[in-house]
Amino acid sequence: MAAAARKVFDRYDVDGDGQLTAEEYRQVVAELGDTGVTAEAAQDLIDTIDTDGDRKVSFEEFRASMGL
Ligand SMILES: [Ca+2]
Ligand SMILES: [Ca+2]
Repeated sequence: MAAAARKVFDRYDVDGDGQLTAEEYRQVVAELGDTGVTAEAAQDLIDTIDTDGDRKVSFEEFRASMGL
């Protein structure tokens, strides 16, 4: 399960720095065909998953959000 989470995380971590940003999230969903996500909506989603308040999502935060 952790490996599957890693795969999804890496897909969204476009620059590979180990942190998901709102901009990266928008970039990936746009590639998947959804261009209607605003910067605000993307940041809101990131903030929901972010637990240490840096407004980015680490792999640990991501994994925790999936209940893993
Ligand atoms: Ca990144
Ligand atoms: Ca964070």
